[in-house]
Amino acid sequence: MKFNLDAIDGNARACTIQTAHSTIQTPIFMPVGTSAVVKALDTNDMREILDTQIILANTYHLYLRPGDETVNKLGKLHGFTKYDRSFLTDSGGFQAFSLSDISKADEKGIMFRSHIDGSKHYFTPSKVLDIQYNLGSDIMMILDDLVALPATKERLTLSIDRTTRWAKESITYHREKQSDGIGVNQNIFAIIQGGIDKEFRKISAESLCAMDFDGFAIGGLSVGEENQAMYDTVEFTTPFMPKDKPRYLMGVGTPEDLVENIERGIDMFDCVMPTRNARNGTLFTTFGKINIKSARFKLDDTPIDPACDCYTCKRYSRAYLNHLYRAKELTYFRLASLHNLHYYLNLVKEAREAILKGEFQAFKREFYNRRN
Ligand code: PRF
Ligand code: ZN
Repeated sequence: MKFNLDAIDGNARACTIQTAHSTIQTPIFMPVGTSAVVKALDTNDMREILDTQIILANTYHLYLRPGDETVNKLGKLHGFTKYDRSFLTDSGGFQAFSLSDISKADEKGIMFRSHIDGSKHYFTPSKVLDIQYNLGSDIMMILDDLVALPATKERLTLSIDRTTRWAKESITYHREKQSDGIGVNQNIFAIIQGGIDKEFRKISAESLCAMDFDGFAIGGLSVGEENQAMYDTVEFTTPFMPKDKPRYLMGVGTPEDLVENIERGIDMFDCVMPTRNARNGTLFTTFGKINIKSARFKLDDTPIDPACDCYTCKRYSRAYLNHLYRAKELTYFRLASLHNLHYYLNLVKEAREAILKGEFQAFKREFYNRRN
């Protein structure tokens, strides 16, 4: 993958990442397409309506269903979904940790039970890469060891040691595979852990960033800690990350979280928030969130956000969406998801334009001023 640092404004960065399938301009938000689909939308919506350059999918889900061998036979993720731009796949560690009733990490990997049929499976660093070779994602995440916060110092030490050991195993395995012609166009990112402890974050960042990964993620945040603790941890961690490689904050966050963490030097984000909130009636606007099911929208003939030029806002009213939501019409999910994703994608696009002009602080002030 080719990486270019286009501009820096304070610690905020605008970069260009070129994968085998698309050109990604950062800061970027990656819509979550867990099972190789962004819920309620299709590939044409993503490509032609939202113009997304990269989607996130999950190793855990695709391995369990329909199976990575099946996806491989059908032309890997790009052939199977007909989305011809980039995919990033998470490694499965986090999903095994958060979705499975039982998951247990040991020195070699993670044992878990499928949330679909209760069957038992074991993920190791090389196993999750093999799955991701079958999926053909442009960016593969390595297996990491997660801990629920708050955690003891002993558990955090074990987590970062294990994550570092698994990272060594992963990068060695991947470079070997590449020399055999497997995963040649696939990039590999490591994941920094360490909770909200500065000493642990430093150790984890320094040991991982010394290895030859294509990019680095900050994991283990947005798992119940205070917002400010997340911001402080990111601010403390980014100086240990290389300037000439992408930085990805996993599973974050609200619009405010994006703005705050872009300011602290993050390039890439993913989160279920825009799509999940859309489905339960919470819509994002430049002046804050609204709940479309509210009775006050019943006769409101204006769009969700008059400042929005998304597919939905250009055509339909709050009253119509309020009706579709209450009638449980399936079209509601698509129209609401298109709007919320457009809001997120537009937010990071405006942040990028501000960084390129050296006006990020003014952008941030304006972002907060418009909300009340
Ligand atoms: N590790 C992995 N995936 C993740 C996370 C992590 O720490 C998070 C944490 N917010 C979201 N997704 N592998
Ligand atoms: Zn809109």
